[in-house]
Amino acid sequence: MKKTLTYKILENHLVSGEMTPGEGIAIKIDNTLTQDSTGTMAYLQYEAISEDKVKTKRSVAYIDHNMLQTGPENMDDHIYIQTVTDKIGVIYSRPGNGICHRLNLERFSMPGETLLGSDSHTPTCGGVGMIAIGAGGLDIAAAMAGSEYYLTMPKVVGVKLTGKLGNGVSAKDVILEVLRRLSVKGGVGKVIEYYGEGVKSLTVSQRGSITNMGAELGATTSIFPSDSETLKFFKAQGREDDFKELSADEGCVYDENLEINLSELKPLAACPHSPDNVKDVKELEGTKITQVSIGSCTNSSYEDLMTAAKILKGKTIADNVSLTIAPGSRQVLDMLSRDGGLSDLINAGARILECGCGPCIGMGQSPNSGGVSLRTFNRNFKGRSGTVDANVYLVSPEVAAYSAIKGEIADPYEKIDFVIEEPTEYIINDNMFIMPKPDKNKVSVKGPNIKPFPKASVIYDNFDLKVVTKLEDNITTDDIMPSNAKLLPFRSNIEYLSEFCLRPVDENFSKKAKAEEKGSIIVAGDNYGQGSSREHAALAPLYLGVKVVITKSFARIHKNNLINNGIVPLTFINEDDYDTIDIDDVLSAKDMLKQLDGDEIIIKNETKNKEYKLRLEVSDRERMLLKNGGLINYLKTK
Ligand code: MIC
Ligand code: SF4
Repeated sequence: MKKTLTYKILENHLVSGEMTPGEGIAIKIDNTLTQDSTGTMAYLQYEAISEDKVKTKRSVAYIDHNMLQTGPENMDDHIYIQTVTDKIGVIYSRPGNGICHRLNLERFSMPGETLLGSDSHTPTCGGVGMIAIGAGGLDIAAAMAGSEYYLTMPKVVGVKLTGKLGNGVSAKDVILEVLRRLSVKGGVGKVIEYYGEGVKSLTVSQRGSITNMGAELGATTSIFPSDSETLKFFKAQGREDDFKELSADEGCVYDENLEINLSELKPLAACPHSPDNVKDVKELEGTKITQVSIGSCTNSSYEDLMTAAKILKGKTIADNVSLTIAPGSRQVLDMLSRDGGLSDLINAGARILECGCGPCIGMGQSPNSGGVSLRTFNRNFKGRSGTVDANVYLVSPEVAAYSAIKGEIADPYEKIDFVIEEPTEYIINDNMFIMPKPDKNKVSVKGPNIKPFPKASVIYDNFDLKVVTKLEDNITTDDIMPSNAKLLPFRSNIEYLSEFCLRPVDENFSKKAKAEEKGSIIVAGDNYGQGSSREHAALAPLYLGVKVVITKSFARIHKNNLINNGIVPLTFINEDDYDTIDIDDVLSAKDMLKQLDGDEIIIKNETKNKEYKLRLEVSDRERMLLKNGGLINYLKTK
């Protein structure tokens, strides 16, 4: 049988299950990564399930999200993560070293291996031929403790690339084109695998930008082959020995197919407020802007920032624009400085931020009220920038830099007459990675802000619970558990965070849910929980007593997070039933523990005197987690 690259790597790591799309499989995890906004919780969970050293080949803890220190909370979390990782044998990447995905690609990516990360953009490392998957912190904790990772065997979408990117067109435009065609839920249950002649013309950094933003498709992951370009990258990173050539078998059959001719692409932009609301930049030309932000795990490589620097060289940004630059890693910043790019940026009027997520996660640099911000990031959900009525457009560094000079959205197509080559030698300095020096007696220091996480939910056998909120399609984890400079420092304090749960879409949700002492139910439309991997979007509802979530469909990571915490995720078999439920309706169920063994659950709407057949689409193991009150309880009894 001729195999896809995805199939080969999954097969090499298969622990159990049948490799047919839609079936549950378990795979061995070689590497993990955490970042600080999900990491504090993940290590608290690790400590709840294991006292031993991690069992993975390589695990790294990055500090890149919560770096504004306007109170003690963030640094408390950093110190806790530093001490606990030292104890359990995890590499610690200090604040300022850079964004987890860019750094992991540069220093720790391994072709052919698996990576599980507590961040939805973990697929960035798919750029070198890894199976790199984003998951909730608890899944990462379990993987570090030696558990296999359970997932649904994905379909593999083959994206054939032909041609070569034109002048002013970038890797960002490739993934925006895929998003335009497939939408934010088009990748659910799928791996996006790139192949074809066009692949050769893309550098590893560009490939990383494409696999990174595959997260916005809802895909399990995205992957590129590991070829001569990959070898070049590994050599330049001083890691030639880590290189391994990998590709799909010639003539293998993909479950679905897509073809993109790179030569035909034009600069694109994702318009407010969704990454799949994609239009040609040409159509948007002339739109006045107030802010341009370059950086994030999608577009902060050496090539990205040098391209912006070269466009801005000798120019001054428009009077009406504030331009910020956040390099992806210290390595990139150092090289930008060596090669003169930093000076070009500073002289053009750019504000240089530290190497980290920064404005991408709302940690500063919120646009003005009603402002128009052009960002090279990957998400533009309403309010994510920290300004509720701002309009955020997602674009390439080329469009961003070119527009910063003009003061309005401007199309760089065929106006840029240079290409920044990938460096043949990166500046390598790993002194901001602290290698673990395990000392058995070392106690982890926990800051006063760190509160115990809530106990998982155990479903009642018989219940009658109120529907406390009814939501639309495409509710994001940013809606469920908002993240901004004020809330991020409390990622280890669910009690406090829960007050803000669902506030952007239902102001009083928290109060209403708390008032229901027995627990409550959330009803929502399609693609509920899209966006990030943050399990806080499950932990906050859990804390508020939510027992069941009924939707038209779920985003993958969020559904797993609900199950890990014992909240039952159900979908409508007849979608019209959604219209018959109202807020405050009482839904009841009998013999739930028995019902959890089947694929169909009967729930009655007592208020409307109507019966619903709902689907429980989970694996046998997940049924067990739901019956036993979540993953931590299950691992403890194992
Ligand atoms: C994000 O981009 O939303 C984040 C912050 O990186 C999240 C993780 C988190 O919420 O901490 C992600 O994408 O998983
Ligand atoms: Fe950080 Fe933004 Fe990337 Fe999330 S999407 S990891 S916040 S840079």
